[in-house]
Amino acid sequence: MKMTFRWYGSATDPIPLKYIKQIPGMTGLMGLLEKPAGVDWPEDEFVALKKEVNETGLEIEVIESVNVHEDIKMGVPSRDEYIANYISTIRMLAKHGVKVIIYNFMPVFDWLRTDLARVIPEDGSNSLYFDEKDLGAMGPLEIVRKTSEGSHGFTLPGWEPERLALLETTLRQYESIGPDDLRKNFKYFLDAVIPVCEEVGVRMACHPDDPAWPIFGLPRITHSLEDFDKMVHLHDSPANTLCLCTGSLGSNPENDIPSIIRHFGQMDRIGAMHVRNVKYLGHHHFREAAHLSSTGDLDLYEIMKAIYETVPDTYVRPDHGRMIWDEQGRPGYGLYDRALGAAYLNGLWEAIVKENG
Ligand code: DNO
Repeated sequence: MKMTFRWYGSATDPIPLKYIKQIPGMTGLMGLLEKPAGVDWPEDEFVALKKEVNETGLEIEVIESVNVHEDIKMGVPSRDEYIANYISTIRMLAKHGVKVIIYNFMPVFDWLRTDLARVIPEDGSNSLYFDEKDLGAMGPLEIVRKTSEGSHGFTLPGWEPERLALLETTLRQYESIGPDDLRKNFKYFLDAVIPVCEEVGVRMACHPDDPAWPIFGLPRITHSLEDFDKMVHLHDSPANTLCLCTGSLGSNPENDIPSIIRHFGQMDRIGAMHVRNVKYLGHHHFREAAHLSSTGDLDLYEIMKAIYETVPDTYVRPDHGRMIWDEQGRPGYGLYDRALGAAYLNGLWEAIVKENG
């Protein structure tokens, strides 16, 4: 298991790289360049990022995310140009040692919450929160406004302004696209990129829908074991994998996370893991919890055991943390609670390794 940390680059991430390096057991980053979906990433910028990261003693073998342009998801003719850019980015990243590229195939929205800083009454910390009842009352444009207001001026992953500017038009275009059409477009994309990944030694890792059900009537095709079974067979290759996010899939209590990990782990189709906990508050209603099992509804010990048993060499990152100790930062991506999460997951891991040693 390689413990990693998501970092947004020194221009916009208030967390210094050396703080990340100081978290015990931290091996590297799930890093990114903040680029709009569809562009060919400039090599010099990635080389500079890699140099900075390596000089701190960290690796950058996982990139999150190279976002998929909406035209690819909608299957319109301009997709070929964006796919060509994607392929060129894959080749460039592989040349500089990247092994896994995380992405998602969610129409319009990446992850979605109705509150980015809901106070947790028990201890006064706050975390990301979702209640479908609030969503119904707000509608897509309102939720976008609220999310950008709550982001404290940080760009949020998947909520890039240029993408959101087109929101109304995009939502209308999706009215005629159903889940099977979206899956067909997904296959077209995978058929183009996966052979390149095989050639250059990179694995694509698809992040699940978050939350794990359809929203605003948009088609969503990656939120259950069955969905991902279809997805891995769209283009059958060891390079076509999942980024198995316990919190996203786990937002639906019907998803049994340890058995989903074992299922895809045994097939060698897990490229990376996001590990976090969720507290259920009702139907389609949850908040993000600390990583410790007893603070939420997922069993993190079972999750780490499933990883140990089936994909012991995978990349893991402590996913979203709460905001604690008055930290101000990008919602979900502060330093303190994610560092506590990494320490806890490392502790579970050490115990599992020794139990099985
Ligand atoms: C949210 C993240 C997602 C994820 C992307 C991958 O905080 O987990 O934004 O990185 O969906 O493309």
